[in-house]
Amino acid sequence: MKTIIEPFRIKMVESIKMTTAEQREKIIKKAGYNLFMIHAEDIIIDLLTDSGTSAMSDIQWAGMMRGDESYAGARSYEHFYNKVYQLTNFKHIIPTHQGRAAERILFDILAQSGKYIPSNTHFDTTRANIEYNKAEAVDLVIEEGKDPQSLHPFKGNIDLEKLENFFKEKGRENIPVCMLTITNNSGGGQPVSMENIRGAKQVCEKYGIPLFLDACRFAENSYFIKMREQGYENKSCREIAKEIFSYADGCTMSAKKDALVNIGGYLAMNDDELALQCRNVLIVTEGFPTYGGLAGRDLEAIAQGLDEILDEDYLHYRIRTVEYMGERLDKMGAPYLKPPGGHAIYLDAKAFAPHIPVNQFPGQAIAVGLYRAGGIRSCEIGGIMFGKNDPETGAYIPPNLELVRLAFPRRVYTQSHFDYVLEVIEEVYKNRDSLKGFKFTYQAPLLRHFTAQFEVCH
Ligand code: PM9
Repeated sequence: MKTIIEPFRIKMVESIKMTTAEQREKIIKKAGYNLFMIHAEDIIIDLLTDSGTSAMSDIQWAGMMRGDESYAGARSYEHFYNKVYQLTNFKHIIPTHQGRAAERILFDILAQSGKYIPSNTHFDTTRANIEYNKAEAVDLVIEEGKDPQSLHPFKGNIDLEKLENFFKEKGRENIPVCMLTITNNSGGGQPVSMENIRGAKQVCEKYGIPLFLDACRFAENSYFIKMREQGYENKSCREIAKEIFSYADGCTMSAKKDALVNIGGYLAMNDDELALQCRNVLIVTEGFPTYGGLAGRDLEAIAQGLDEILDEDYLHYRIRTVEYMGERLDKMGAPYLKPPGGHAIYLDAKAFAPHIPVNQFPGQAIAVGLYRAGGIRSCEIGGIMFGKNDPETGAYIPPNLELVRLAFPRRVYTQSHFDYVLEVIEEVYKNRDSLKGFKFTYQAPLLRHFTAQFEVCH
């Protein structure tokens, strides 16, 4: 088989500033050992996130020049609406400045104290928006989804039995919506099968509870269904995506992922009354319903991005890149969450650095190690992001998984960049015994990982 090449040519470049290990040592210390606090120009390979970091195409940039910036009824809104509608079939499509704005509007209306919102696994912004409104966010992913070594092909699936029991236990009147995150980012970018989405819809329908998708990686999820689920091998990813959306009553979308743009999102649904309420909140907090939190040019870029993301040569290269990283990690023996997901590799921090206790954040130790060794920015998805303290005893409650995510911006890095990343991981893995844990010197009450400050544990 021939090498699967990047299915694009590079028309414009952005320089990468090289740094030395000594320079990086000073930089990371000054940043309080928080990689979010480092200037981007001090990063060699930035794998902090795949969100808003895509390279846009020539056609997207051309579309931006055609943006209609009229306050109301802009042509760009029509274009955007039509593309989203053709894909999702949702009647009401409300543009927002990014995914969490869609979440905030939805949960401002649906989430209150005493309400419960289940999901396979809520992403951190989704959870935060639910908890901010005093409702409870509950994760019901299948057991295999919690085991970093399980090779289940759809580890993002929600446990349908647990979901039904949860509906019975809490009562339909206390569950305003059920969410499904495709792919399951916090669980390792793992896909959800069509069978599971269909099953979730059936359970929701039985109890009269609407099903909403957190759809920001819908195209990657569709590609996995095509590759792994019987009966879908001959369907196009567009057909698969349309079927996925057909089972949902609405979705939140961060267009910064699978719409290949640097900013944008939307909230979509079929319920007229809910849409009316959402639009009223939108007008107060984001903007007029035909632009939401976006410029007309952003709506054009999203419309085009939604077409490009379903190009199967692109999706093949995209998923193969992550798989390639997994194969090379297997060769060096470095532990990661298996099978490789759609947008990222997640190093398994507990297995990578077993000498660091979970309350000293082994994931952070590895993330800092990767920066020191090669200027790579990754993201801890473990105790810092999801750990909690028991409200009564104050005891630390760690999450199931301690991961370090290396998320791959779309169409940005080439194979030699990825080979460099592998070399750096190998170096850190060989020297893993020298990694040290961290403790907080500052933490914010919500989403603490963004602004936390740390010191090294000795
Ligand atoms: N995800 C990510 O890096 C960006 C923010 S956290 C560093 O993975 C899901 C599944 C996401 C997500 C963002 C959002 C929020 C919702 N759901 O960032 O507000 O992965 O556009 O989207 C990030 P926005």
